[in-house]
Amino acid sequence: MNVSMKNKKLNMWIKEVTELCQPDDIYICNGSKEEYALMIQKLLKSGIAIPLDKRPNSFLFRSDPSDVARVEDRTYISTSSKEEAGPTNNWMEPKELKNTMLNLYKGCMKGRTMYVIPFSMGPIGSPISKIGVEISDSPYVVVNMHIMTRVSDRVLELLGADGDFIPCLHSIGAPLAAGEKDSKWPCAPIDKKYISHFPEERLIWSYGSGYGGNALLGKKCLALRIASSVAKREGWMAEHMLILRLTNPEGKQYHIAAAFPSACGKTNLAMMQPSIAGWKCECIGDDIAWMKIGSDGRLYAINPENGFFGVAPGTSYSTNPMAMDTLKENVIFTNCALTDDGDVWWEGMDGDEPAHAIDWKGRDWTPESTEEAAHPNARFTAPASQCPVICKDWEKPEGVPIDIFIFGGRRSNVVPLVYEAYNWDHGVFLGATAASETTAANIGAVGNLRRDPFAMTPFCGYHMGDYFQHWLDMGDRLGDKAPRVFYVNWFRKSEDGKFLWPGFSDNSRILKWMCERIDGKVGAEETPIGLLPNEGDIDLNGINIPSDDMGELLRIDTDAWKAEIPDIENHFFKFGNRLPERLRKQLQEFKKRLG
Ligand code: SAT
Ligand code: MN
Repeated sequence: MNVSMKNKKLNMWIKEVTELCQPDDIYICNGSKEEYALMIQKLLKSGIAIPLDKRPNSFLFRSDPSDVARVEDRTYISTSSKEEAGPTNNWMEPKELKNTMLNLYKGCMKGRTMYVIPFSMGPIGSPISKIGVEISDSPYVVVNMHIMTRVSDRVLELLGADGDFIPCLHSIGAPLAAGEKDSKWPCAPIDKKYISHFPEERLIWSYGSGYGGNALLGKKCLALRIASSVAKREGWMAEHMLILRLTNPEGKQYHIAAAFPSACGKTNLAMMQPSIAGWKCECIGDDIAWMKIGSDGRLYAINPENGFFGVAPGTSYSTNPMAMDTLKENVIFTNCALTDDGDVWWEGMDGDEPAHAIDWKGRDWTPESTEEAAHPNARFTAPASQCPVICKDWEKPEGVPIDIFIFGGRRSNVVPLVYEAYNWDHGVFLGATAASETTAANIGAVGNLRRDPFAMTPFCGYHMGDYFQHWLDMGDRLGDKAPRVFYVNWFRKSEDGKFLWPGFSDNSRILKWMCERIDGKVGAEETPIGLLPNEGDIDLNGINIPSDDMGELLRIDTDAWKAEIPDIENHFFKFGNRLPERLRKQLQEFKKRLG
C-alpha cells in the first residue's frame, strides 16, 4: 500500500466501502501521467475507449443511450428536515435514503476494481481549496477526474493522519458475475440511479450513472451542491459562473463572473476573443466560481476546476476558436461522432459534414440520416492549461477581484440584449428571477421556459430562499465594493425565428459597455426593468446590424413584462416565508415601475 496512506478517516472509509461494495481489487490513484496511460490502456483493451488518429493522446467514448446527461429527478439533497432542502430540491430522509442506497451498494463492485481518487478542488494547498476523495468503480471516471480536478498523491500528503476531506462514493451500479462479459457502458437503470448529497455531514453518494456531473463528483456535487451549503455557513460563495479577465486598450483589467444555465454558452463566453480593436479577453474558468471577500473588502474568485467539460455540438472555429485549439490533444470525447479518418465530428463543426461517420450510438451515419451524429449533450474533457487564452493568473491562490456579475439565459423573446440592475438588491432580484429555455444538459424536455435563479436550481445544496438571503447578506458586507450586476440575453429572435444578435466575439461589445458603465463613461436609460444602453453607446464598429434589429434587441414590451409577473409571483410563492422581505419589495417596485 501507498506510503502516504496514513489518514485515519480515509483508511477507515476505504475499509468500510470495500466490505460493502466487495470489489475484486483496490487501486489508490496518484494522478501521474503513467497512471493516466495505464487507465487508458485498460479502457482500450476492453474496447470502451476508441483512439483518435487525428488527435494525439485523445479518445472517444460512447455512453449508454440511457446515460447521457445529469438526472435531476434522481438527484437528492438529504438534509435532516425537508424544509432545509427547500422547494427546488428533491429530498429524502437521510436514514431512508442511506438504507435504500446501502442495499444497492451491497456487492455492487463485484468483478471490478475500486479506484480511490484523492483530489483537490482549487490549487493544491491554497487556503480556498477543498480536498475530496472519490471512490469509484469506473476507470472512465478516473481519467476524467485526472483532467477535471487535481488528482495527486500530494493531496494525501497534505491530508496527513488527521486532515479532513469530503468523501465522494461512486458506483456505476453494474457488478459483474464471474466470467460475465462487460457491456460497453455499464450503468444501472434510471429508477436505480441516485445522486445523493448529505450537506450536514459533507458527504456524497452517487449510484448507477457513469456520465458527467452524475459521476465526476468534484464538479456539480462537491464544488456546487456541497460547497454552496458550506459557503453559506462560512460566509463565502460557490456559484455556477464562468470567470474571465477583460483588458481594455489602456491596459485596465476588469474581472467578470457570469451565471448562465448549463449549455447556454458559458464556455463560449469564457474563451471569447473580442471583435473590437484593442480589447483582450482571457479565460479563468468556464463553469464554477468560488468567491471570498479579501482583506481589501473586494470579492475574489477562483476556479476550483482543472479542466473543461464542455458541450461539443455547436463548438467551431467561428463560435469558439480557443476551445477548438484547446481540443487538439490529450482530450476525452464522449458521445461525439467518429469519422472514417479517425477524428471526432459533431453538428456545427467547421467545414462540410462528413460523407460517412459512425454516430454516437455506434451506427453508420450519413448526411441523409434523420438523427444527429453526435448527441446534443456530447462533451469534451480537456485540460484548462491547454487553452491558448488561459489567464496567467488562473491558478493564483487568492483569486481575482470581481468587478461585474452577469446573469442571463436563453430567451427567444421579451428579454433585451443587456440591461443593468439599479443596485445590489435589484441585481439579486434579477438573479433570483432569471429564466431560460431548457437544453439537453439535463434529461427532460428541451425548450420549455424555466425559472433558474442564479443558474443554480440544480446545484444549490440548501433552501433557495436562504440562498437569496445569503446574496443579500454578501452585498451588505461588500457595500460599495460589491460588483455591479447586469443581465444579458444573446438569444433574442426576430419574428421569423432568426437570432438578432451575432453573439460570440461580438459579445465583447456588450462587455465593453459594462466596463464603460463602471468607469462612468456612458449613461443609461432608466426603464421599468433596469438601466438600458442609450442609443449609440454600444460599439457597433465593423459590424452591420440593421438599426431595426438593434431597436428590437433593446425593445421593452411593457405588456409582455407584465404578463411575466404571475410567473414570477408563483416562483417566489414557492419559497414561502424564507423569501427575503427585500426581494418581495423588489417585486412590488418592479410592478409599480411597469405601471
Ligand atoms: O454533466 S455536468 O453537470 O457536469 C455538465 C452540466 O450540466 O453543466
Ligand atoms: Mn455547468
